[in-house]
Amino acid sequence: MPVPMVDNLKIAAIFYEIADLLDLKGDNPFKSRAYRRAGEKLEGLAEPIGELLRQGKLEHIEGIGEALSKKIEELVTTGSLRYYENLKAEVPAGLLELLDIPGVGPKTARAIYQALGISGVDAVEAAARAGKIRGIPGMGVKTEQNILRGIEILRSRSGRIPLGVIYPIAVRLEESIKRLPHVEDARLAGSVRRMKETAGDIDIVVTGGAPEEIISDIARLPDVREVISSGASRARLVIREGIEADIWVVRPAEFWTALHHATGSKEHNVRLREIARGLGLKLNEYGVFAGPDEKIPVNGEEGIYEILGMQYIPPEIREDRGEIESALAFSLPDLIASIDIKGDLHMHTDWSDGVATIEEMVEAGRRRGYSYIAICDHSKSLGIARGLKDEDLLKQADYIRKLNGRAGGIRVLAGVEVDIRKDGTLDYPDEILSQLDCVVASIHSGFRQDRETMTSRIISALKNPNVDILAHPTGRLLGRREAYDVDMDAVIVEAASTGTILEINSYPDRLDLPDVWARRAKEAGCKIAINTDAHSPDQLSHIWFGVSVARRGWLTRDDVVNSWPAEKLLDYLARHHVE
Ligand code: DGT
Ligand code: CA
Ligand code: CA
Ligand code: ZN
Repeated sequence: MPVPMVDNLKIAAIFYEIADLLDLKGDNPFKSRAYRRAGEKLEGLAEPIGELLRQGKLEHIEGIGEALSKKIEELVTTGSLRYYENLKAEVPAGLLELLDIPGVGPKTARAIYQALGISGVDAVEAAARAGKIRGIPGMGVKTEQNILRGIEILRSRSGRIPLGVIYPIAVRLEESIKRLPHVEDARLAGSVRRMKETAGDIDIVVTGGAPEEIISDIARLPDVREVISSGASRARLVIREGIEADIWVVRPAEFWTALHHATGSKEHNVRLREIARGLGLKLNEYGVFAGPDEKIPVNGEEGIYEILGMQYIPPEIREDRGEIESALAFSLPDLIASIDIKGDLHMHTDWSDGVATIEEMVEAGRRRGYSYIAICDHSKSLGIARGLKDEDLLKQADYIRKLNGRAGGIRVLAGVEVDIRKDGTLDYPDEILSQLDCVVASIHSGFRQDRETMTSRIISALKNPNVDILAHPTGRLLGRREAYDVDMDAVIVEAASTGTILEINSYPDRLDLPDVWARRAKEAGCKIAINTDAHSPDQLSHIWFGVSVARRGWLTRDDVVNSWPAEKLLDYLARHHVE
């Protein structure tokens, strides 16, 4: 199957590696920069490199030129590149590996190697733990700690894919399978259906006609890059983005139990099977059985839970974290759903770093059927995000209030996303904040403060009666940045006592609060706002990811302030404002 773009990306990846190798060697930085720039160029090309080569166009592309074009030609025609192989032989393999550690660049890696003669992640970790890094010229205890932290992040990454990335891809595959001629039904399963924040792979359960035919049709879909294995009823594929997918093809009579099995979690399944056994039944992917030949018909996944004498459990909470006990007692919470959301309390406009005008954001909110939205642009110390000066913020609030007179049907709250400075003070004085309808506070700098400093920094913001919402409370960026080192339990206790709302930020990279913390917060009595932090009108649709986190955190309408009617919400927001 022709997959033209892969070649471009592969060659770009080799160029990036060459640049790294040159830096590790301590070669002329201009050289590595040229390779990096060429790598970026190659990534962005719309046409296959082979094609451009044939037409003689490649060397005329800015940033590539004759020399690099020759190297590309060697790669394309022979499948390897001598220059690259020689470089790899010159640089110890363990050195290149060090660059995978977040925060470690070629300079640091080289300095460690020169000073201690070691390479490889394990050796560097051991050296850091033994306090040997801090003695290297130009490094200190801080560098040593950052390296250890980086290694921790590297180990926790383990190739899992953020929900925001994998979900649309999984749905696209599900839809294309559904369209196949012999397929009656196809549904997402696994961690993606449970809306877990990251997933290892895509699982899809399919039913219809002959399984062999269905599997061979699926293998020929344009999305499928490779078939790793395929049997009578299972296939494991690699799809275009390099993500793996498990396809479970079953008979129509087994569809619901197979879907339930493949949805998991494994822990949930194991517990349900025990419960079935306790009732003298057998539950597996093929059905529910009262005896060897006695299959009990099930209608929908609901039917399975019904046979087991329990309430239906939505996929998002099938984690064996108490849902089974609650379902047996018929006391599951009525989970919040997207249709319950009545507004969004954190979004940006072109007054700071958003791309749309206030009016455009209002219009987008109206189209979603919202009763209210809050405009919360960045505060002044956030220069890169064009944060608002005191007088501009007040001007904006004034503008919003005038707009409200003619907004019709939707309430626009004048708000701000105020930076919590490194010392715990806020980026605007109280007399300004107290004039706003909705103050969101958050951290955008000094992420690496120690636990005690970070915790008291956040707590001082919570204590300010003008602060309504703490935004993206842990600061983590999925797959890119760990949460701040902060005592979240202490933050939750303080938020519960001050009545400060904690945010579930729906931005796909954030999903912050994470589900487990959202549930802890609810149990401690905190209120939650599910916000998008949208920087453009279309990003308001991210709300859906935040709702999934909330569902995984067992939240109900009562817990989520932006599912409340406008009057109740405004009342709550006003209560802790200084008059
Ligand atoms: P992932 O892919 O790591 O994000 O997580 P899952 O939950 O999607 O796990 P995966 O893809 O390995 O398997 C899909 C489902 O298959 C899983 O949620 C439950 C079921 N399953 C897998 N292994 C077992 C098992 O050993 N016992 C039981 N009862 N179910 C299993
Ligand atoms: Ca999976
Ligand atoms: Ca799987
Ligand atoms: Zn924001």
